[in-house]
Amino acid sequence: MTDLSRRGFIGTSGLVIAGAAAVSGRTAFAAVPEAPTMTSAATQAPLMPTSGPDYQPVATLNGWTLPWRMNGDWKEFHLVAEPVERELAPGMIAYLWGYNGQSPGPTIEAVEGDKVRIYVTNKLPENTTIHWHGQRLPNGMDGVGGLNQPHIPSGKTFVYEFQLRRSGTYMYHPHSDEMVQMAMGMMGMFIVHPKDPAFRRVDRDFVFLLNAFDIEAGSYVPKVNTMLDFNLWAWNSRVFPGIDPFVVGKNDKVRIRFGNLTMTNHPIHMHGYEFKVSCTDGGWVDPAAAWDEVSIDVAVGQMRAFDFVADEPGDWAIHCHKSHHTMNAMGHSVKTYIGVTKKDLVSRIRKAAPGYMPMGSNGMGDMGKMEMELPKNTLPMMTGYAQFGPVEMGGMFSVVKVREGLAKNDYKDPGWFKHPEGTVAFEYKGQKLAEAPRVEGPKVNPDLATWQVKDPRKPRLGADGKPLPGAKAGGHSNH
Ligand SMILES: [Cu+2]
Repeated sequence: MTDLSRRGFIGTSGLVIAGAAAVSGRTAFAAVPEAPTMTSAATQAPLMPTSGPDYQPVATLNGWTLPWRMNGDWKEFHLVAEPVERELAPGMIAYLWGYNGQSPGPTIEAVEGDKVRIYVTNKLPENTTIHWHGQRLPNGMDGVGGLNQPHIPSGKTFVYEFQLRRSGTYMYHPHSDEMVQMAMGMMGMFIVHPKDPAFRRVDRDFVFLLNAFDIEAGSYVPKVNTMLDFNLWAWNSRVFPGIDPFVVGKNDKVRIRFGNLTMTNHPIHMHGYEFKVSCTDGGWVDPAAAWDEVSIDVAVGQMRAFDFVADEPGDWAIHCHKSHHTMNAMGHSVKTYIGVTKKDLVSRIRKAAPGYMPMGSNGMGDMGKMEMELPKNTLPMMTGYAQFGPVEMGGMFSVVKVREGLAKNDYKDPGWFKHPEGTVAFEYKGQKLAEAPRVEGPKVNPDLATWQVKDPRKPRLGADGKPLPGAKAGGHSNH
């Protein structure tokens, strides 16, 4: 079983810079900027600004920010659309399509007012384009294949040029064979920082995309025609326990931004705090208009960012509140057996299916610690261990780890929270429950006891078995 705290979270070793010639086939280095490639699925250290206005860079959950180069007054980026192998969590690899070695693609970060030039090289076996979701730009840069531009054929590179007119939280994704390419994992975040370094500034700024896959146990490629019945609910193409924690210092101002490119809505719930929605697809929310929430629903194609001050130390759960979205693939088809005694049944079933395990007579929580052998390349339905035992989660679940004394920009996993003495729920060890006093409930009103009419065509009967006064066939017609 995977121990959340044992994995290395913040790495910087996965970055590979491929020479422009290797990517584009052109010999002139100056023609096309380098297309860096990421080989790791671990959260990478934020990319600090080296020129232009200062800003607090975002930390992309299990992802990275795309390095750029300046060319005159243009900020140049290079995205390569290509097949990738992505580890969804230890024990499961998916064959996806993505950008620059990973799905989702790297986060693009720039500053309000920047002129950006983005090269897009298509190494997929079919056409693609990129749509810059939420951006104000010339119509011909909007990326809808056929409508705004020709599709980018396999093997070709196209260039997008526009000026970033608004700061905020945006996304990018294909607008060419869109259903297939998004089901395969093609998407990324696009963060535009305010020109004024002090505007809505926070100490820690996390971003991720919500995405979903339908991958049968033992297989590697998502089913691209699935409409709603996905079995892997992911943040940045990772599922719990593969999702890194959100590490923040006590009293930090924290922002968490997410975009939804699945086919259903997700009520994202964070424990321990109330927060204010600070930014949507449309821009910044006026602080005077924001109200406190502990869950915020993000509909399909939307983005939400919320802010809070991390003044409560601890390991606080953060997850989608649709409980099926905190489950992994194995077990979605398990039948409900609560209250069913399967003792006699088991030996009979085992004659036909040796190794059959009865599950679920007392709920399914035991599955969280079951060490049964899984088919190759899949994940248990409920999994993950923390300091008190199995977490019994999967899918869209992670932990906000708030700690005292963290250095600025230290995102390393601090391990499990050390609770001050006397602040953890504890077992009651006093008088036995059987001896504990039970309070009698209120006496049942005999009239109410007979309220249930079994056959609406017959008159209601009193406690004495005789029809109630005035009661007629048809039940409550006299009320
Ligand atoms: Cu959800």
